[in-house]
Amino acid sequence: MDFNLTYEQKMVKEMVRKFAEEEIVPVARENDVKEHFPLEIIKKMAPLGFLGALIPEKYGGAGLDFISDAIIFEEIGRADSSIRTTLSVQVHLVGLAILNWGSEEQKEKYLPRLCKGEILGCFALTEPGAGSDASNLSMTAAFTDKGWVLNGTKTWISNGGIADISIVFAQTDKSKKHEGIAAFIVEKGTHGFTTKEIKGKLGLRASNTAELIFEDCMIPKDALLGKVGDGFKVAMSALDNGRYGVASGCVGIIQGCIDACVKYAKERHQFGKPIGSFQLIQEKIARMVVDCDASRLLVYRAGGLKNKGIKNTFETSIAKYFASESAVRAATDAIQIFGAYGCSNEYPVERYLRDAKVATIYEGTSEIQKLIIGYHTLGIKAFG
Ligand code: COS
Repeated sequence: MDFNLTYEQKMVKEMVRKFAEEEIVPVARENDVKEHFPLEIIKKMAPLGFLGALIPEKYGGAGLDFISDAIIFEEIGRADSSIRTTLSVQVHLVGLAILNWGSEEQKEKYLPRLCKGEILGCFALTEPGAGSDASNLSMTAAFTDKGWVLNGTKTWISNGGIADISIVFAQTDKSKKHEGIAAFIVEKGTHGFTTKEIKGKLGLRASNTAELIFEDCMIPKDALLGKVGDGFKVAMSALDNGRYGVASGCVGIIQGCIDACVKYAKERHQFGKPIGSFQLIQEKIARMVVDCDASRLLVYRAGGLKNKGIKNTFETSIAKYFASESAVRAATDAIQIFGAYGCSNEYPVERYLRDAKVATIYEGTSEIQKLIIGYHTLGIKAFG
């Protein structure tokens, strides 16, 4: 077990930090206030390899390992979780799902364009009536001579309103439950497919979130990703990677809280001394440091397994649960340290709290992560 980053990983960290400080941090506050999705920043990330971090070079990606990937997502998460979310969906939920489940034609058609940022993707699993109970889909896919016909609604879909391709999950035979689910790649502009943006979110306000509506939407036969019946496994295996991205981003939030608090606690004077000299302030910062280290190590443990191709649902759920809850705690304490200033968007800590809270909910709530951990520990399913 080696806890040191390689020379290449240190270089990745330095490069992403520089990009984030120069391109993302200066506009994060304004994008949050205006709920502006900064496509221009996403496009700038493509030549640096961020949009295809884990995709093999053969398909136009950077071919990086999962620890380097965690470093990228930590650094982007430290700067702006909205952008980290967009990137996570592109790389972890869409790119890797196509890499792992797609036909050679689908990989060649979509992966290079996803890596170059020519197209953006979204992952449409959640429905108004199917969130945690993800296999209970109402959306249907009917097979006809001409192709598949999709009917139903997806909601809370990150990138949904701006995506050029959507990975959509639908039920082909309700009697088969999760074994009837299939995944499809649906292209923007397909007749019968419309989107409606969701505004007014608590956090991740600069990310794009939408409802996807399918009304007799006809797609070709070769839009199927994997086989009929593979859909639920496509979704769950993609979420193993998506949750890893969320956990990495939350490490970034905690690190951001530490960096902001250390600076502020040295500058801010009360009772004739810097507030950093008070034990109650040091206690909060010490807890953030421990939570940050623990979260990062949990992420790296899951990443180490992913690098070896070993199943890691349990370890990824632990990392996602611990890092997201720790990020909420760190941001709450950071606001307390900043006092009234912490309640203002002059500093990033209130945005960190709003964004961290979302991370305890999307891609599987903390409760679902605990039930996955419980199942792996006890061998007894609390769900289904
Ligand atoms: N990778 C690959 N396959 C997986 C898997 C994974 N991580 N997890 C489960 N599967 C497979 C199982 O092996 C099983 O396959 P078989 O039918 O061949 O045995 C199948 O999927 C069903 O598994 P299970 O019975 O455990 O599924 P449940 O319906 O009980 O659901 C939970 C399990 C609750 C864990 C799942 O529905 C879940 O993660 N819900 C949260 C969804 C979520 O995160 N939504 C957020 C929005 S998406 S951004």
